[in-house]
Amino acid sequence: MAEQLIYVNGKFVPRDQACVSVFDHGFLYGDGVFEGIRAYNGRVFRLKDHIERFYDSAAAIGLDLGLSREEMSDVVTESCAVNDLANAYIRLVASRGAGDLGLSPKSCKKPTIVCIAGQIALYPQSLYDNGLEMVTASTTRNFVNSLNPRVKSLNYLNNILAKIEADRAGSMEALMINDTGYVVECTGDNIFLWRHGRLITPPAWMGALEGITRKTVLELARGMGLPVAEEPVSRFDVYSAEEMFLTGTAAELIPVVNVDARKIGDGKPGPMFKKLLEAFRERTKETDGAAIRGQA
Ligand code: PXG
Repeated sequence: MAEQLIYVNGKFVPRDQACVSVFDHGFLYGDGVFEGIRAYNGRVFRLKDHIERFYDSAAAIGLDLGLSREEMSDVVTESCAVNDLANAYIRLVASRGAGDLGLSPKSCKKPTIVCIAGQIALYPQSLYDNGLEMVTASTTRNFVNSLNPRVKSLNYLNNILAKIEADRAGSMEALMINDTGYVVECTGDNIFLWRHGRLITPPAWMGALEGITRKTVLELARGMGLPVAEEPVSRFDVYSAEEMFLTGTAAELIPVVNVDARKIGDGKPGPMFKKLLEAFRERTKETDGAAIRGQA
């Protein structure tokens, strides 16, 4: 296989030469934003939505990305093209750039832009067949007025601390609660419940990332005529739900069958999950995604 090429500040360089400065504020302070994107069958899935969220995150932290949205979209599709990838996992990263020691971003003259396109590490099929068991983390999700979870920032320590709790409990994910005690999302996935005939997900304003997979599932469910609500979710709602599943770019949709030692529904992946996963997989085959040169 040819060596992987990584986009770093305007150039594609071989993987072992893809470096950023130790003075980069992304490294020193986690000062930056990122996106996790997927390509299916030669097209980048919902690239426009990812680019929009990337620019919204950058705007929220006062970071000028220095490229137009079109140029940034080309960075993503070309990263797949130069690596001959039709199916890929893509990490687009922008940091404040190299500067002096000291928090002020004023010393950073230009942002660092990196794009890595590689293979996707798929989750084991057994998770989709049997569902996952998870726990509630004691670590509270970032307060919206401190660092809004809608910003997909390079500072993921809040999520990582909860992920450590999940690991210790032997689960792949942890449920996260906001400062008012409501369930908002997981460490790297959004959550959905099927409860009393409605599909429910916590609203982003309560402290959740507006996931692209979440948005897709909401659209698909509305298209099927299912009653859908973005409303506050408590652990009571979780424990008493008939079905639960998580959504994320890497996972797509994954069923949850047990939370904090309470069985969800009958403890097996349910029919709503199966129906929506199938609809989601069909959606990824549609040809409205951004075409990758030589792959679409
Ligand atoms: N919540 C959080 C906190 C996330 O980080 C999601 C929800 C789901 O959003 P999308 O847009 O993917 O449906 C995310 C996404 C990784 C990784 O490497 C994490 C995410 C995406 C891709 C890769 O752990 N998080």
